Amino acid sequence: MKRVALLGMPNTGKSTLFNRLTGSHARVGNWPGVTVDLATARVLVGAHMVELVDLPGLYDLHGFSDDELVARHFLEAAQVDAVVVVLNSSQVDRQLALALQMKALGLPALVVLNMADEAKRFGIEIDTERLAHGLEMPVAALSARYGSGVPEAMARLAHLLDAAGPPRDALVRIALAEDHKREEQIESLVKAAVIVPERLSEQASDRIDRVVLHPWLGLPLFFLAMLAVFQAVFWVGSPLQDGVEAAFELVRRAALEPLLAAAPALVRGLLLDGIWAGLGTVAAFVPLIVVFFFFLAAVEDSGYLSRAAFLTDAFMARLGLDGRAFVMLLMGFGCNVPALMGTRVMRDRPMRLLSMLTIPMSLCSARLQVFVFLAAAVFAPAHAPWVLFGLYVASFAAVVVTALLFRGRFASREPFVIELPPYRMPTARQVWLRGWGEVKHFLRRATNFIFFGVIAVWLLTHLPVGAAPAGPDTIAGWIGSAMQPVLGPLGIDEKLAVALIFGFVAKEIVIGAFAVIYGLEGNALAAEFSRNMDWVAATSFMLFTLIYTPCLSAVATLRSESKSFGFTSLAVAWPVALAWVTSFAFYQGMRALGF
Ligand SMILES: Nc1nc2c(ncn2[C@@H]2O[C@H](COP(=O)(O)OP(=O)(O)OP(=O)(O)O)[C@@H](O)[C@H]2O)c(=O)[nH]1
Ligand SMILES: [Mg+2]
Repeated sequence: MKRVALLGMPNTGKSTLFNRLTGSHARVGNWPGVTVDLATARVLVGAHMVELVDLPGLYDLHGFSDDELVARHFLEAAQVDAVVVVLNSSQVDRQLALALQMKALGLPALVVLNMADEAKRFGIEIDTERLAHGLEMPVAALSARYGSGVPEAMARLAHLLDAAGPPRDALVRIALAEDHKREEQIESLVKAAVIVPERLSEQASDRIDRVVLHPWLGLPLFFLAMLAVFQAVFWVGSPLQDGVEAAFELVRRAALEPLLAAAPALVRGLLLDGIWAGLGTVAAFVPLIVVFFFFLAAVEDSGYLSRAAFLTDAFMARLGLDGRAFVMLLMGFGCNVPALMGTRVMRDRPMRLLSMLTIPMSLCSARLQVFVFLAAAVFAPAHAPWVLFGLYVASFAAVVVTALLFRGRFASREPFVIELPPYRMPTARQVWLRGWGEVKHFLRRATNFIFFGVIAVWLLTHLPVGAAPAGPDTIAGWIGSAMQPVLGPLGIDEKLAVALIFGFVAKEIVIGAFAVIYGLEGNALAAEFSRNMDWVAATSFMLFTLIYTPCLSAVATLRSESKSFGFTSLAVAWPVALAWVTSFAFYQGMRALGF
């Protein structure tokens, strides 16, 4: 088997091409630094079975951010038969250096001029024959996104592989490959083969940016856009949510209850009130999360995230962070884990750590479920959306407080230049691939954690045998009372305390645990909450859930990304402390005010 690596600057469409060729679901997004890890897949190129490797983008071969190092270490350690250098056709002048470096290393390389569709729209013409001749390397123009030119490029790659010798260590001699005359060489190549229109006509992107990046309008517009996205998520997701709830109820009534009528009470309890009620309560939120990820995918593919980084850069700099950290916080709204990994694009370790300390505060989709449930149960329908909005604000406030407190310890000042890619209309295919990938991931996590979590909660709330379910004599009851000195002052009672403990493993378990602990599901569970919990206690519980320790996967990611036990401990202990203080201040303050 041959091995071929996809190499190029960030945001040139390597992962898009990788997906197109291999049918994979690698993550694609319209901002630099989407891929931060290796992805591999097999594909037949001509007569060769090829292992294709998608690398993180590199600005050049001497880059030293953690994602660039991933690419470089791969090239240093692995043997490759050929590389495909992916360039953005609209920026050939800036990107040819990488191709020339490959050539200097003597590696068989195919130069791919991607985004041919965009270049054409901009009026840029490239004579690929002439460029190939000048470079003495095969060149193919294509559009990874729409597929044109891909078969021809593959034919060229097959040809290259036919002629290639044995695989080689790619970059052993990387330091020797510097060439001072490269700039001149690029200039003459571009002059000979690329025709750029005298003045690039003003593109739609520029027109949009004049409004979107407006000094005063930019930020308010951004917040409006975010608000609109969240409104839309609920507008589309809520009816679906009711549908799933009804379906679970129907199956229970029509099939499971009659089927289990003869089973022993304990078994029936575990299956119906434990597993089925737990899974059903969580499943009701799946449509919401699905819609959420589809919207997130569309926003990510449009290029607006880079604008968000640009708009917030000045503000984030005051926190000791930069615009990229803001984008990661937004990504954290989906799931904290990829957002934590995404910080690899930061070269500066202190800033990267500070950013990783703040990301777990961003309100991820798993926590969103808990809040949607509680807000709907305890607050009036008209108020619930504002409660959710308030929690997003609280999430951001926790980020700000954390950054301000720790920026001295993780001080850095790395100059940051954000590149603004053109806006791209999200394609259905892309949004589907990305959205579906996220949804699958979410479901896998949810079902694993929830299935076992729900069983564990059921056992804790029903053992020892003979104790009243979820009563003070069960194991859960003991744990709950043991926690009371700490959680009582926050208005969190014994039962809620048990749910919080499971929330440490994964926030998805929390509402499944509610269902099991109270022995109720759906509307009945919500009604129970609205009877037993006032808005102050509910808000205190939500604030605690929002801020306290991220889930186990996030902790594992913090550990593996920081490679520091001390930092991981800080990243676990600090949020717990902040959560306690916040909830305590809120709960006691409100009670003191007479609420
Ligand atoms: N118009 C157009 N857009 C493309 C094409 N190929 C990729 N894109 C878009 O370019 C953006 C970047 O694509 P990715 O595949 O994530 O780029 P990448 O090179 O893997 O980026 P990093 O992982 O950050 O290095 C996405 O918005 C794609 O939809 C193309 O042929 N034409
Ligand atoms: Mg990529």
